Amino acid sequence: LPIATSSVVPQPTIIPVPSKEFQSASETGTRTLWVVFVIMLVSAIGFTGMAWRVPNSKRLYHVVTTLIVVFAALSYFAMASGAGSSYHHIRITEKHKTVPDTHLDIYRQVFWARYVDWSITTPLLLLDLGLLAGMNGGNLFVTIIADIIMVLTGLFAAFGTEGTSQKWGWYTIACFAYLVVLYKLVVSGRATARAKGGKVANFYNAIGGFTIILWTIYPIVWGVADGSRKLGVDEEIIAYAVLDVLAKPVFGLWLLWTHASIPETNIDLGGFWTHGLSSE
Ligand code: RET
Repeated sequence: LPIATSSVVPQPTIIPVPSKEFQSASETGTRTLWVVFVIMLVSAIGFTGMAWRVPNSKRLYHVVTTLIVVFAALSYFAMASGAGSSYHHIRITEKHKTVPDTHLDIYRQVFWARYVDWSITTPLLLLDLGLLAGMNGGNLFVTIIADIIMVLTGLFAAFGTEGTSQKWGWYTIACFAYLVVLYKLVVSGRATARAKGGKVANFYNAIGGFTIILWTIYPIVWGVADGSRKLGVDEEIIAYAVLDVLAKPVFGLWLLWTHASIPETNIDLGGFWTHGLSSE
């Protein structure tokens, strides 16, 4: 008897195949990162040049502001060259009544280098603002520590496991820390800036207001990008790129230019900046 070779009855697949999805930067995202790297590098060179035109006693803001864009350039180099990120695994489980649960495994590129950058540059930005406002050491210290807590807990949120309290729990804690920063800038900073006179107060209110508006957009971008993944990786890169350029080079240029034209913004660190501490 001829044996039918096609006697193998095809079996219906009843076990759902887990699906995977990679979300990472495309050509557009990578190019954006390189462009911002160049902007930060050019700003660092430009701010250094501006520092050389003034005596050391007037260079405090220049040094702080230059370091801000130097750190940003380093972080953007790390991200653009393909390092400075890792893939965060997010498992989305769909429950079914009759068939086994299905999973969607998302691997999203998360740039941790941003948080390294922010943990150094946002304290430096606050140092610029605090010095300008003439904030006292105690307030400045608390502002900067709250800011560091904000960035580090933001990093934990970014790598928090989906479906647990980790992600949005850390995010909420970060937002509280940010509220401390806002409070210090708006209440303590404005009060001491007012005491320094009209010119300093007006300038502090303008550049401080600019800062608060910009900084508040970061947690919003985080929420729609890292948080709920409504924004893709490229869109996230572009959103942060625009914010970073405004918050660092544009902020810096505005500060240094205005500092040059308003002598009341000069900072006297009691001779420490120019001569160091003297012994008794
Ligand atoms: C995170 C997420 C958690 C909640 C909050 C955040 C705030 C981030 C801010 C970042 C500012 C960055 C700047 C960079 C300079 O270029 C960490 C996004 C509140 C305010 C100014």
